[in-house]
Amino acid sequence: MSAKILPSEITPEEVYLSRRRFMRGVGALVAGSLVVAACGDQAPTPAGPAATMPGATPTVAGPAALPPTASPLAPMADELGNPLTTFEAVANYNNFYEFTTRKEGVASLAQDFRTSPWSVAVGGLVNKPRTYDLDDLARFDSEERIYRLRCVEAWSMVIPWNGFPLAKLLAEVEPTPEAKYVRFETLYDPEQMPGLNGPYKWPYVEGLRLDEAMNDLTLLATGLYGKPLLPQSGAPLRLVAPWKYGFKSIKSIVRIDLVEEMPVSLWMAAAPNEYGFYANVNPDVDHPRWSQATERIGGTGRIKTLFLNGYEEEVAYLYEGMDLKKWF
Ligand SMILES: Nc1nc2c(c(=O)[nH]1)N[C@H]1C(S)=C(S)[C@@H](COP(=O)(O)O)O[C@H]1N2
Ligand SMILES: [Mo]
Repeated sequence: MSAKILPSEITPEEVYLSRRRFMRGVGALVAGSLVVAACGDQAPTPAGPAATMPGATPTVAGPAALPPTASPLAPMADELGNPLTTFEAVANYNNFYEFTTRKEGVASLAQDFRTSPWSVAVGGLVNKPRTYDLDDLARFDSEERIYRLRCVEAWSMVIPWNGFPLAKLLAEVEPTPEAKYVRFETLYDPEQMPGLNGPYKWPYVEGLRLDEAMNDLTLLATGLYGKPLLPQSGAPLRLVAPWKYGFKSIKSIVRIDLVEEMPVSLWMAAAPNEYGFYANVNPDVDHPRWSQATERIGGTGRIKTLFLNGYEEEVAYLYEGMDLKKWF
């Protein structure tokens, strides 16, 4: 009989289970090693106080607060060693302008948002247009992906998403040869969304080039931290394109169209001198009103921003020959 203490005996069950789940996503790189911040001036965080965004409720026993001696399991971090941002912070510090421009106010204003029934119409330049309901979406095998989410406002989070590659959905509808871009649209419902006013041209629209959309990193997320998405995170279905500024990751999608012309996003229409179509994370291209060289991560430390948000290996081929200083 082994005298060893099982991790499950000293770790709250829920935390333990989620550690097991996300290890698969973290991969061998950090397995068994301490989390050490990979870049910038962020202090090494072997045990790390729970990362908490400003205004979010601090957690008592968030996963990131586990001592390194708790188990031989991998620390909960991305592949660069940045600790996961706590669920509480992810759920209480949001950008979702359809509800409010106050990041700490989205969660409560969106709490009764109806995310079921829901349908997503996929059409445009495709051979097999189709409307997906929630059961249809649930047929796609769910994967776990730990991604950095880098807002153009220079804050970021590390989020364990659940979802499936957009490429799998696109393969089902069969884009025609004329299709060059994918256009996404968020629900527009003034009865449920108190923020639908201001200088913006609703609904929220975003777009990707078709080859960007087909890249394996591009996720349609249905959950995070192993739970279904909450309304404030873009339930029931949101895009995640982690090498681009966060505003590209459109929430609560109701339409996906394959189109020939580059879509005009809400942000391009609102401030064309500040927001472009590509919006690739680039520390060398400052926002007209602030630097993009660094970012505040998880509400704690400040780190250097990485070109293509650290996903250069996966996506740099998409931009060969393009002037990325121009295509902010
Ligand atoms: N429909 C819609 N999608 C949206 C936004 C929004 O206001 N409306 N905000 C974007 C911005 S600016 C960011 S940084 C991310 C924030 O995602 P999070 O709240 O899940 O962190 O959502 C993006 N998706
Ligand atoms: Mo953002």
